[in-house]
Amino acid sequence: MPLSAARTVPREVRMLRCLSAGESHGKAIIAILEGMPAGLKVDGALINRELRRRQAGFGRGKRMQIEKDRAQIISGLKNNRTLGSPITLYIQNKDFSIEKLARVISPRPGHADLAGLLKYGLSDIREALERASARSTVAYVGVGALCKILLAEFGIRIVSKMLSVGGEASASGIKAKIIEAMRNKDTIGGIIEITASRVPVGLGSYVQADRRLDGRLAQALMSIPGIKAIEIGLGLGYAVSFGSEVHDAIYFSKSKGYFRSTNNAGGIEGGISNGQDIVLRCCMKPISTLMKPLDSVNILSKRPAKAAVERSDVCVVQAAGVVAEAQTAFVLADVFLEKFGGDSLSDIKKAYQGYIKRIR
Ligand code: EPS
Repeated sequence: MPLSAARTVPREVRMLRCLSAGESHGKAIIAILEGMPAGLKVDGALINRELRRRQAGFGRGKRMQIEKDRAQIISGLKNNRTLGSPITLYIQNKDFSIEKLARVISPRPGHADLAGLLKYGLSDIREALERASARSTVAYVGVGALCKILLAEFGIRIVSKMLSVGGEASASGIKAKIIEAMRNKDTIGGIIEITASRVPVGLGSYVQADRRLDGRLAQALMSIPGIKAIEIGLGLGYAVSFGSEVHDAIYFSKSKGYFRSTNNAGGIEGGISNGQDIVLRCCMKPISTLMKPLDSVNILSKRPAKAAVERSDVCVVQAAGVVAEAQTAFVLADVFLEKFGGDSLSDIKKAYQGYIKRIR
């Protein structure tokens, strides 16, 4: 039996597949999205607007003054409509300097530097950090924008907000915390909340672990660089509550159909969307490049050294919200296509309308 047939974990079959490529200071970041239906009108300005949102936020570093991220769509579209073929996004790096950058020899605690160096047998940490860099999230955001355009055809909207930075929740408190981090040559993380509204009941499934919507969202959000924890709905709050206090009671009225007056489940029960808003929270750690570096080791001499210092950001919590929206959009578009799938938007609309009529 060939090894591949002996896999115990099923090979994932998804409606949407995405690959990205590119180093932080290489020529460009590229994304290929396969599985989008034909017939979807794509406004390139919407993609670029999302890329711009990702670049914004108080606490971003000097790189964002160099880059003017814009996506060139180099396949999959004709006259601004999807063809059903793979869509390729090409986002040029203005700071294309990979060949000139100095070797890095003291790994930063918290970054992929040391683990990447050892795993790939490298002699220069730069060869690990270039791909580990959160610059790659520009690809997620471009792909997420395409997914948002598809979901918007069905009224689904995904937004995010910054709930706190360094434990501060007010706008002035957040700004003060970031200024404090800047002054101290430090960095700071925080919490973002993502809400997806008008998601129909029935996306994802309990029938197999890898079909559970909560599991799939958590995987996608956890894969954003710097994210260390995810909550769905009440999240950690469930651990300190009685069941009677937290489960969302069910009601029915002729005008509304089934409804709830609370949403502690965050829109997901049994791994399936339940028709309420999907509410997700992500905790982001402080950026690991510190201008006042932590203790590390010189990988050549193995002697104590301060960690490498590179141009970086002080706080990227707001940008992480945009990336998290994109990742949420990718997963929701994927499960949406699983439920209503079809090769063209008009087929999907028919399936969607038939389903909505049945469950009404
Ligand atoms: C990023 C670009 C990078 C970093 C950041 C994200 O630019 P540079 O390294 O050239 O300053 O600002 O990367 C990280 C936070 C990281 O940990 O690698 C971007 O485009 O978002």
